Amino acid sequence: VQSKRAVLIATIAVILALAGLGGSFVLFPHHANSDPACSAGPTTHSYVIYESDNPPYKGMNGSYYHFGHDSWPVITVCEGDTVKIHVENVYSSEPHGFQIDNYFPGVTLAPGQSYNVSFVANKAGTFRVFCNIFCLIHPYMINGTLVVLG
Ligand SMILES: [Cu+2]
Repeated sequence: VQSKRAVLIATIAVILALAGLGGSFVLFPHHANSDPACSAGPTTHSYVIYESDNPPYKGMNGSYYHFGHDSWPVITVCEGDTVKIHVENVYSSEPHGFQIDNYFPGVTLAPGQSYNVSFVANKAGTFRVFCNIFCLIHPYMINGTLVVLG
């Protein structure tokens, strides 16, 4: 009986947490393509990343709310896939940077600005996705990750 009660309490806690975070879950799934069929051949993936000082996207697609847990967001693709990312600085009072190790050297976005990144994921591995300039928000949260499956 006690374990059932624990499961119930955990379920309610998750529901409350999801409700509280609101829109941060609808942007794009943080494990956007966690089990891609790499044998099917190269495909093109399109993502949106919002960098923000404020809810619901605080951090990077809400990464602020996941501090201490896994990377956020996580983009998983197959080697040879084309990756398109629309990154936008929204609801912010300061500039943010955007960089992906090995794949994208970086851009600085003033509040309201956006940028479209496009590349072929030709090197397998795990790469940091992060804000590459000094700001008041991003040092206090986990980075995103690009996973390229070989
Ligand atoms: Cu930043």
